[in-house]
Amino acid sequence: MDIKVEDRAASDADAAAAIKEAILNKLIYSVGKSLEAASSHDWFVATAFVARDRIVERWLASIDEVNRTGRKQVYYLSVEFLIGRLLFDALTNMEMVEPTRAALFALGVDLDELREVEPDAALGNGGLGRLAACFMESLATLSIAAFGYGIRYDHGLFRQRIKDGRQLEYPEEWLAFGNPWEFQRPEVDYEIGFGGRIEAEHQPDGTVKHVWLPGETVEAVAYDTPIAGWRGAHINTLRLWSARAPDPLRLDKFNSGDHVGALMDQVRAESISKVLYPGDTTPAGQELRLRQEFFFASASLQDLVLRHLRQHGGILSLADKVAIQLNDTHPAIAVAELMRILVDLHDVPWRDAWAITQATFGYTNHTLLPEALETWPVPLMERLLPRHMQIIYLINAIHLDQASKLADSTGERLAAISLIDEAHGRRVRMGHLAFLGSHKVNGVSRLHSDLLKVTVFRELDAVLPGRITNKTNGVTFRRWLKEANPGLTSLLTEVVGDRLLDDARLLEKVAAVAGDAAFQERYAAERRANKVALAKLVRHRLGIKIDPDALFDVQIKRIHEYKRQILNILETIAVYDMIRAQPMRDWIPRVKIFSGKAAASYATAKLIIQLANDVAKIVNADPTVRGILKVVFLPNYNVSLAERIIPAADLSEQISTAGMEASGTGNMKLALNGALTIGTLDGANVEIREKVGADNIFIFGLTAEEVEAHRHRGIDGSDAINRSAKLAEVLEAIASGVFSPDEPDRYRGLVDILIHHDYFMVTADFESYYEAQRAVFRRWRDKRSWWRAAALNTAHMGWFSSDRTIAEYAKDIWDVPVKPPGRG
Ligand code: CRA
Repeated sequence: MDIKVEDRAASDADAAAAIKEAILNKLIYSVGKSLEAASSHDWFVATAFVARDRIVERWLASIDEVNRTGRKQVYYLSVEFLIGRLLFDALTNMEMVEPTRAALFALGVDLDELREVEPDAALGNGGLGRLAACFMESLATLSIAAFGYGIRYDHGLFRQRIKDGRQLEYPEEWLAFGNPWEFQRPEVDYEIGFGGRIEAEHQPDGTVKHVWLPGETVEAVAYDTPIAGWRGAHINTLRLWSARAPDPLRLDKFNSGDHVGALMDQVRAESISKVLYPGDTTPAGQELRLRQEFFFASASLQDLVLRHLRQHGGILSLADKVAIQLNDTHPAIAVAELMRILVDLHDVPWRDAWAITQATFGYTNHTLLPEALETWPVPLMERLLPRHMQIIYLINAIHLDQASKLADSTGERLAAISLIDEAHGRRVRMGHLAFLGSHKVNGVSRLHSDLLKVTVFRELDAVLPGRITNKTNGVTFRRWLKEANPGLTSLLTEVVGDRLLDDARLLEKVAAVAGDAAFQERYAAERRANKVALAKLVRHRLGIKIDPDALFDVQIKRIHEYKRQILNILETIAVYDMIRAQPMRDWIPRVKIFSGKAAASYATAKLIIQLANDVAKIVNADPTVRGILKVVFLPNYNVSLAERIIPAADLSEQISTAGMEASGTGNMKLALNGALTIGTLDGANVEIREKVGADNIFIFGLTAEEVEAHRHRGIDGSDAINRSAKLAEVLEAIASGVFSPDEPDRYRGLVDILIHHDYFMVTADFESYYEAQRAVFRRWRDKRSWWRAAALNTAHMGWFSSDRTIAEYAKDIWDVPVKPPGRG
């Protein structure tokens, strides 16, 4: 042992001893438990407090530095932050994992068991919310001064259970045992107004001042969670707002015996931060959603304006010191709210206020799906936010006036770019508002950004050219490589050095050894260990035994028709039929793994879940295919489950109808961890193919352009079905109840959609998908070739680090400097 190693061992031992002391202290004095009485949860909280203390020290230093230098701040406004568990994020980024493990071991506690005790903070639906969480981590890693602003939902995304193959939704309770990471800030609270009226005051100088007198106010109270960057370089704040009524109860009502009525105001106010994505199929649900959006947008703006005024004195320098990113249209009302703050509260002339607003905001669009592009009925807006509606009308009048002066202006174009959609009963187009109020509008993959210019924002782009730009999504490698796949990460670190997580581009060095037999063996061994662990989890949760040497073919994401889980199921059945016809052939053992939630009100998606489960039931019980084919639906997909599945996946299903998946980020996580992708040329798949090489990815199906053309010709699936005997047989089996003997007609409607109304091109893409799957099989048989491709995927995925994405936002949209991480 040389001296250096000895020194390090000694300092590791010191670190562990110090952490052990600290944990004991927290257990006793903060949790209030003795060693003997402590539950796993108590140990978790004590450990979290120790990590949090370390973070807080640097947090205060970070805040102090930002205040002292007065540098520009970035504010990321998002109704979703899908952060998952935080313990390993905190320990990893503070470089405390190993000493903490040793400290707990000495106390007879297993760190990996504690990891499982922490509930997932599921304050998001899927990709958009998880992206916000990855961005928060990368913002801190790059030492950008930033706040995340969102809503502290009492209940995050529902818990999914599968009963008799069907999805059931239960409330999620992440706060039931408290949250050790957050700090309540009762002193940071703002009044949020709704409804009421506007008074116009005529000023001596002839101008008119508008004063909004809300009919109802709700209070927004801040809860802060520190977010540590890699190596603790910089710590930022995630500030989530919780809603309260100004008065805890109506004492008069209570004393008169109306005990429930006395609490009504409180209940009404608190419903704003009660649940993530309340059902919006009813008018009441829609109103609540709009209340949520305004609530958090207004609180965040009030907070950041106050901070700006304290630091910099005047409001006119706002755009020099503040960049606000609107994560989709959900916070878009902030454009009108900032105008109100500037014009009504700070007497900034309209034109200057508009210039400041545009210079301050950036807007990220995450979808082309028309149903996800928010619009609000004008009457609802007028009732709930009367002053904002006036402001929106004025923004629109000026905008339309300017556009009408352009040479090629037409009435049709003006109708298309108007903030008010007159065609569907007068609605405010929030995407348009965000577009107008921002200096940059970005899509989330190259294809998506290009499509924005020819679809939803075609007319706006023609009138305001150059505003649309692209920022292809990314994922944080600290969580999605190191924390999820520590074994593979150590192997990669041996190859590229220990700056791997400081600079993901270093992964390129892995390409040089991808063909090396010894390296491949170790790479495959790490992945096999992950597959054994996943097999154990499947056994434990579902009682299904799967073979870790089988090909793990994985589709994990929200269940949606455009994501086409159904295409995957059809191929499964086709292969199932073939095996049954020729059971003795040399089949490749394969496990189809599905996981994902369907929106509670999305009946077709729920039916797809049921179909996957019904198919699983029949296939898994069939002795003919034993050892060859298994189908698994893992319930309650969330961040933590993703962390278990992704490192164990061999094949990554990214099979959306081309032109419909804005980017995808699961595709990045899976390829990074060495799964080969089978996918369409959709979203970021296009760029993944460019990076990993066309030989190391399985691309199939119609392109976005071809889908467009095909839809033009009609969406009847009959032709495609007539051309494919396999497909016809599979559809017939499903429709006739082979997989639903208890209710033979269960899937007839679903099959009818595919035959007559195949908007998502399932039938059109079936054969080519089927062939791509056969190419996967051929590659799998040649293990050297497979592992080389897998290693090359890992090697070339460095570009998809969210550090790269955030550095691009910083340079092109926010105009703030970045400081790459690294020691010293
Ligand atoms: N559903 C897109 O569909 C994309 C993420 C993050 C989505 C994904 O393809 O990767 O955003 N869009 O950019 C969305 O939520 C409202 O739109 C998603 O998560």
